[in-house]
Amino acid sequence: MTLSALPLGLPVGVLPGGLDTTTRVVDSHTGGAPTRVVVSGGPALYGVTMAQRLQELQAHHDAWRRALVTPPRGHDGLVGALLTEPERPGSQAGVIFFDHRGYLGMCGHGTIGVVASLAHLGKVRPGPLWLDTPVGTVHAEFSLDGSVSLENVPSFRHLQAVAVEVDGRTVQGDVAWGGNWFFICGDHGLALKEEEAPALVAFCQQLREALRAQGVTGADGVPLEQIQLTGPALDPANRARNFVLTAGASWDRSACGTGTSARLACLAADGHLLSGEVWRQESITGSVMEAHWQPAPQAGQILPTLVARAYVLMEGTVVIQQDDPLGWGVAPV
Ligand code: PYC
Repeated sequence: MTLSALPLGLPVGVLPGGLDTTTRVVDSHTGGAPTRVVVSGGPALYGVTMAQRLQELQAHHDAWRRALVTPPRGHDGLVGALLTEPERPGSQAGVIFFDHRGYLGMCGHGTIGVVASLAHLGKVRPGPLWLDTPVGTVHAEFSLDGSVSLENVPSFRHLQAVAVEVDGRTVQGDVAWGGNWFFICGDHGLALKEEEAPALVAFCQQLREALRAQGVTGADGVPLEQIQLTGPALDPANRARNFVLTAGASWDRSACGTGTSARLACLAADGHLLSGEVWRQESITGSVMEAHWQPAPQAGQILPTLVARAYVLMEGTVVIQQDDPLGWGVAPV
């Protein structure tokens, strides 16, 4: 796969004729989880590393993020993706993910959406592609059947069997990294069914608060925003089902690429999933991500691979009318 047709030799937003303020997007969904990829326009970012560019976007262009993904143009389940120059010489592009509340280090369903959207535009062909993110470089492969295989960043379990008091009882879970930090809990006692989503959101929010109150965090004290509840699959073809609370009160319609990576790291650490063994992760909506892992160069870490398909939904041009009081979106609730 090549990105030769992408204007990646120029800062995003600047075209030969001058500043292009027109933001064009392609919307897709991966197992029900939506991604909005900015394929032209958007803020020019001059930081050298992806982490610096993320800080720049956050510090100087947060209004642009809000305009793109918060209501009324967006909604709380939507993940936006801004393409940048690559950071590393061997990569084809950089990508920064964001949502209605802020920014993500990495997004599995979003990366699959980015690759499928670029393929839809004829900017990638079947073959390998390296994308730099603020938390590391990922390797994607677009296949002729439309599926995308994504080798995610090294993933690992940070804390095991942490006991948390929530809703008058004690539950246990692991803290793991898969490109974002997750608290992964299996003994929640709740039914992982889509119609139970309001109860699942409420429980996960309580759990998130309890983790905060008890000082349970990711490495370096990073607060745990993402909560993953696990349970048995409903479809016998799959290995497990999950419900993933992401930013605020929003939840992932897909099996969550970074969440599945974090889960694989725990399964591998417990000896419950061997290297190369296929894990079919069912989401709360029944959509599936297939996954497997191989050992990472660093001891105790794995390299997860996720395979799924994203479908393009629409292409559009962002319009912000000067007299629209909500043209720049709304502040997060
Ligand atoms: O697929 O990694 C993912 C993801 C993160 C937040 C929403 N989806």
